[in-house]
Amino acid sequence: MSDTDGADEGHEDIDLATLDDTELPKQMHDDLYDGLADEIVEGTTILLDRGWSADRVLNEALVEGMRIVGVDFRDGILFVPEVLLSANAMKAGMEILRPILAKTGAEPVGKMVIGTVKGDIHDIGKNLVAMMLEGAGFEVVDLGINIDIDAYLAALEEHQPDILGLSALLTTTMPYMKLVIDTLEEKGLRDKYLVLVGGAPLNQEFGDAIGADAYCRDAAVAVDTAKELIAANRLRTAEPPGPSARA
Ligand code: B1M
Repeated sequence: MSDTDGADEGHEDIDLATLDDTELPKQMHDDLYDGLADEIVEGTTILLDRGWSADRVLNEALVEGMRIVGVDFRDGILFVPEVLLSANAMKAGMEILRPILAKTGAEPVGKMVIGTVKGDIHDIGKNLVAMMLEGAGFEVVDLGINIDIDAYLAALEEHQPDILGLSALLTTTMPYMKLVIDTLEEKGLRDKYLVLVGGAPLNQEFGDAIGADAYCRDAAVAVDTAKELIAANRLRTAEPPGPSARA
């Protein structure tokens, strides 16, 4: 087989359905590593059929598998083409989970515009955040990747969300988040929107330093934070005027 013969090279045929609940997620980590999208779809479906929650499949089978990919990418064992295959396999699994995570008939609890900042094409984490927010009842406008300031501003103007979500996975693109926030400030728009930031290289200190309303470590934290901040905002705007005005 040539080097380009695809991700199936070296993969023995394993009947995923015969693996138990401990072995199957481990096999899925391997399949994710090898970029085997069909196997990831199959494994995801089997786990759901066994009664696993979508959250559990996501975290224990997919996100953990991608973490392992990330370690070997960092250490120069995996390279971009291989990691792209892993990313595609991850997305194939996420597509199965999307309708389950996004199932909600309720009125939107809030609206978020989200995008990965300019210069950055990583979108798996951002997609996950968008999915989980939809699942929690938010309306989400996903701008995609490599989003520049003008595109963020246009989307804010068009969609009038409660929240702007910024994602960055590279240390080189993190500073762009500050540019976006500074531009909102300069244009007198900063107080109109809550700004949440996230991405693997960020931390609380960075979120504070660039003037974000919150740094979110993961998608679950993003959901909780979005709910809390919107509730606090609504309470603030619903509060009666101060004592002098009431007298
Ligand atoms: Co890239 N990459 N990559 N990559 N890649 C990282 C980020 C890296 C850490 C790998 C490594 O060295 N270990 C490293 C960055 C190092 C650094 O900056 N210090 C890196 C590099 C160097 C690069 C390139 C420069 C490689 C090259 O070309 N030589 C290049 C850059 C391209 C570019 O963006 N301009 C590149 C390319 C790629 C691929 C295209 C191959 C692929 C992306 C495919 C895709 O996204 N469609 C890729 C991948 C897959 C990764 C890793 C392996 C996995 C990222 C991922 O999807 N994680 C990553 C290693 C790692 O992070 N461990 C790596 C799973 C995802 C669920 O987690 O994205 O962290 P995460 O999202 C979480 C939280 O961070 C948070 O919630 C999410 C869900 O819980 N969160 C938010 C994220 N965004 C949020 C927004 C919010 C809130 C929370 O808003 C409210």
